Amino acid sequence: MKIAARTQVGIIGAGPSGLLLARLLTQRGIDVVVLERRSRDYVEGRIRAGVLEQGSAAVLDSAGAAERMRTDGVEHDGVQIAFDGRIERIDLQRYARMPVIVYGQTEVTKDLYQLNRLDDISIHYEVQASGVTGLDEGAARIHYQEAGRKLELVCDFVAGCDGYHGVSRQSIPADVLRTYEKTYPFGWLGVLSNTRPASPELIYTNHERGFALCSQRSATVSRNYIQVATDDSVETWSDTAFWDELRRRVPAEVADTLQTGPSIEKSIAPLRSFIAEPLRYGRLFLVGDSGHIVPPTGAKGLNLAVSDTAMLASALKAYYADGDAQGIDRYSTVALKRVWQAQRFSWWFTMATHRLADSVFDQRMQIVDLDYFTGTEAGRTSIAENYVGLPIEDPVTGHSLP
Ligand code: FAS
Ligand code: PHB
Repeated sequence: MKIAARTQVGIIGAGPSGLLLARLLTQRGIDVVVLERRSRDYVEGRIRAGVLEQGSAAVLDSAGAAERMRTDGVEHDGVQIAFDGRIERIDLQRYARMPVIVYGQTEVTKDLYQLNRLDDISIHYEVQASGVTGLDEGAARIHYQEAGRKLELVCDFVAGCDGYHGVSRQSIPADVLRTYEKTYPFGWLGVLSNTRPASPELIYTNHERGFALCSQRSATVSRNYIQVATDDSVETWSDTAFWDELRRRVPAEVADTLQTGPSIEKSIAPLRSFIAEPLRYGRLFLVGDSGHIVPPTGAKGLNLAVSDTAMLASALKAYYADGDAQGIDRYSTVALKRVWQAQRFSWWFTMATHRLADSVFDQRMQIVDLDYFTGTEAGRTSIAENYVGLPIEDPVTGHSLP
């Protein structure tokens, strides 16, 4: 399919936010073109998030992209936190009146692509955007190369769904853009394996050797993580070394029944907190990871990409359908409010569960912190409400989305 010279909304990136936004805008009669620098196989091959908030699931329902998620996804009514020789369970239904859904980001991306193909949406893989101009002029221009030719896509608006390393955030003038960042002195070594999950529910572990997380993709596919040093490399971790270390960190009753097996994917992800402000400059909107990064401890990254997308889709619908610019004018403020709340929870949960610098006081305070948050009604409610996801505000109406 030839890339049009002009469209209403040019979307850079075909990850979850780009594909979902393309679908939601098309459903609302808005013309889009999506440019993705990688191949579709590459995008779908990335192993990332595993937990969907109810709000995200509802947005996917509204996009007509939830059929497989509703059948293959698994509702979890609780999440477990192991520390100080015990396991504490947070009852999500009791303290937040809803579950989370375990369903991999890879599957979400596949479902969205299939839908967009059915909609005959103009998605172009292996087309890299090199920059964005005209953000404060009559029309925006996405500059890209195709078959060695320098071309440009003229659009009313640009959605920067191009992730942390994309070009869209760089298009905001340096004297306008403000960034806030914290890099953590550790990363996560993740292993995907065709093994029975270590536990029916996710277990986050604070251990003196380091953090561990036992997660899953299905009844026969596990996703487990251990905290590693920032300069660690996958090559130094054989499968056996990984499983042995995971066993040392998880509670004994989990270690004793842990099914091990060959890794089918193994990777190390750095942990950072990052937020860019504003998320809108003229004709450009930053969506998902292009505007913010959270440490995966809170399982918020993918879910924030979904909530940004839902907010922007509502705002652009009001603009095109009713000439109402209130939504696009409030998008940044409303989206950032939810992003900062998710950032706070992700930062807190990371600092409470990971092996920090060798300060005996800090390590003791972690246990006291976890003891309070898992041992009191107020603490359990706080964890549960944040883990299942805070409400998604519509920037047009102020009511909850979807
Ligand atoms: P994405 O980064 O997914 O997609 C951006 C897309 O833009 C990419 O496909 C990229 O190729 C494309 N692009 C970039 N520059 C471009 C250009 N110039 N032109 C065209 N296309 C361009 N979140 C969780 O909730 N739980 C987790 O466990 C978790 N683990 C993660 C592990 C890793 C290693 C990473 C990197 C992230 C993880 N995340 C996790 C967060 C992750 O799921 C993101 O939040 C999610 O992918 C965000 O989606 P997008 O905003 O669409 O960005
Ligand atoms: C995952 O299953 O990949 C996963 C789950 C919860 C997290 C992070 C990652 O907090």
